[in-house]
Amino acid sequence: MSLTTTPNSDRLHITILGRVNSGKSSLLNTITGQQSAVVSDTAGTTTDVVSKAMELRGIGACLFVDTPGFDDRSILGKQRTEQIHKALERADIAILMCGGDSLTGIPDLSEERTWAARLKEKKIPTVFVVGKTDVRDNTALLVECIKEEFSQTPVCVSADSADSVEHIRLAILEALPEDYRSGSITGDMVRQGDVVLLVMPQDAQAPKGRLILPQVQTIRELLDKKCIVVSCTPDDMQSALSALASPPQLIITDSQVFGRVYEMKPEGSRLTSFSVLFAGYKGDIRYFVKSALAIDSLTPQSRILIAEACTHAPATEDIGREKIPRMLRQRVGQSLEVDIVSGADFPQDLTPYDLVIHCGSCMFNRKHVLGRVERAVSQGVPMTNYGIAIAHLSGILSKIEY
Ligand SMILES: Nc1nc2c(ncn2[C@@H]2O[C@H](COP(=O)(O)OP(=O)(O)O)[C@@H](O)[C@H]2O)c(=O)[nH]1
Ligand SMILES: [Mg+2]
Repeated sequence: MSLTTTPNSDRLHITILGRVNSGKSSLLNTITGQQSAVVSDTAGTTTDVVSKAMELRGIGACLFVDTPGFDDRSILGKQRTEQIHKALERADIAILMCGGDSLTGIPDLSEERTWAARLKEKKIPTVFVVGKTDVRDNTALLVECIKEEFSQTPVCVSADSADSVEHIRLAILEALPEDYRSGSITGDMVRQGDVVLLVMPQDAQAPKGRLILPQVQTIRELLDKKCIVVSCTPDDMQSALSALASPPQLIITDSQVFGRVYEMKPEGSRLTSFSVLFAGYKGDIRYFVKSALAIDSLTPQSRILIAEACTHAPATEDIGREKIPRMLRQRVGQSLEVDIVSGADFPQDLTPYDLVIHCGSCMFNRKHVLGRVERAVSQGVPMTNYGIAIAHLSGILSKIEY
């Protein structure tokens, strides 16, 4: 990924579902104007989830995700369903291709019914689509059946028509959730003209030659909001403050040096951390803060789950694998049990755990993180994230702006 492109985690995820040969991959290719997905009339051509990033006018950065047919018998049933469910965990919008490839006669919507119900249950706005209208004899009937069955008017498309893309675009715009795009990292914490000091350690864990994504995104947003952004490392914080005519309105730092920065903070400046900002941007900050208090009631017999989004090779002083477990054990006792999972391995059943601590999720989209939070909430398991947990363990949670 280059720094000039929108990261996938910030794109609207649009997932295409339907039976084998319903035209899913062709639709993806038509929309993106590229041969991104292999199209063929051999059932089960799409056995893996293929995704394609693009910009859609009026919508912005999107990621289209193609899936294997939900009736695909060429992949093991369980594996297929799992792949589709995984794709849905991050879906902001679904495109449901209806009617399969029976182009004549009375349409069968049995499988579509099942998946439409699942999408509804997952609260994923769904655009119903009828494909292959150039060769289909039963288009009108299929449209009527879909209206009857799902109370929605489907979009009719064919792979060779440029109009199809425009119709799909309008339908996606209409299906967009109310709050889409209201997302902001710094929210109402800053106003135009505010001076914001970023105190960013560039230690052994920092990638060589660049800043990490949350820092880059925060800087960009502050510049867009016409703030004056000043940055320094913790060692130079005093000098940076002296170079300013008045204290900055806001200081943003890394949770790892939060205590140190708090000590140096001028009275008039508010203080927050990148991970706290991203907890709000990517997750449910209120649940995270509330859940961090569960740390206070941990016992030496408690069990913790640490979940990281990345599957990167652990660094020498890894926050999730080493620092947090060490801080917790120092407080609670050495026998505290800590399980670590990464990537897509997030357990369905969280009830064996007294607390879940998730990473900052810079590689996940908001939808994905909120899905995990919802699972924790519904199972009554507290869930927080690295930044909030460290803030609480260092006794500074109450001093942070969020
Ligand atoms: N005539 C026509 N054929 C289509 C259309 N969309 C897909 N097809 C054909 O239907 C077959 C299956 O398409 P594909 O996109 O691979 O379906 P998928 O299995 O749902 O991904 C291929 O032979 C495509 O060329 C369309 O709009 N019109
Ligand atoms: Mg396909």
